[in-house]
Amino acid sequence: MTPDLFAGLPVTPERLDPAPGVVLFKARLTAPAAALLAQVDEVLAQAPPRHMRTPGGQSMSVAMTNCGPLGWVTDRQGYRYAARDPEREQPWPPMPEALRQAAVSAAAAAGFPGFAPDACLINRYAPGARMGLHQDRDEADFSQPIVSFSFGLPALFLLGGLVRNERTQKLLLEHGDVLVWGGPARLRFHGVQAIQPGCHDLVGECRFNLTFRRAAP
Ligand code: MD3
Ligand code: FE
Repeated sequence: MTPDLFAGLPVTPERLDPAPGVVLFKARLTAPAAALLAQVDEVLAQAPPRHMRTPGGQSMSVAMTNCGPLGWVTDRQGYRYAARDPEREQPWPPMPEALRQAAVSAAAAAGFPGFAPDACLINRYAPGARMGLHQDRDEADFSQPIVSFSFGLPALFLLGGLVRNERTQKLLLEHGDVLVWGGPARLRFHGVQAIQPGCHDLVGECRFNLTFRRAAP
């Protein structure tokens, strides 16, 4: 019989630091994924994901919704955080406590104690959906990090620099991965390449990305 070389070894969660201020915890959430996704489903049932329009008038390929006191929205007027879902003319659903706690603890593990998210943007990618290179700069306080959870189909994430033209590095984001970015990385350009067709055992034919943010000062 082949001895199990990993038997009895502590499971050290894999941590990568692809750039200063960027920490990737591989597969951190694979074990609790089903429970966390059940909380996501409750949000989606209340505030269905929708293809928002950019200020330029294009409909986004990623379907979005939010939970928490504030939600990120875009329309012909521009990008902003809003306390009410413009589609339903109601507040966003509350941020599920299990999700919020997982985000706060990931931020602390990455070196950002005291993270107090007030917005969680939920992105749903069908195959072919993508997100062009952009900065996240609609938040009031760039000293606060952003925490992202990936579930379902994998994505090639593009990490750029502080100016748009800088070359990008590719990072594979897979089911259960947690990415934290802040400090010197907070305003780096980033994007997501078109999702390839496929079916994830738990999530199905899509990718979810949740980003926890501090939007208000
Ligand atoms: C590292 N979402 O919603 S999250 C967004 O996968 C957004 O849905 C992407 O960009 C997604 O605004 C990426 C991970 C991420 C985002 C921004 C970063 C990592 C980052 C900025 C700098 C460094
Ligand atoms: Fe972004």
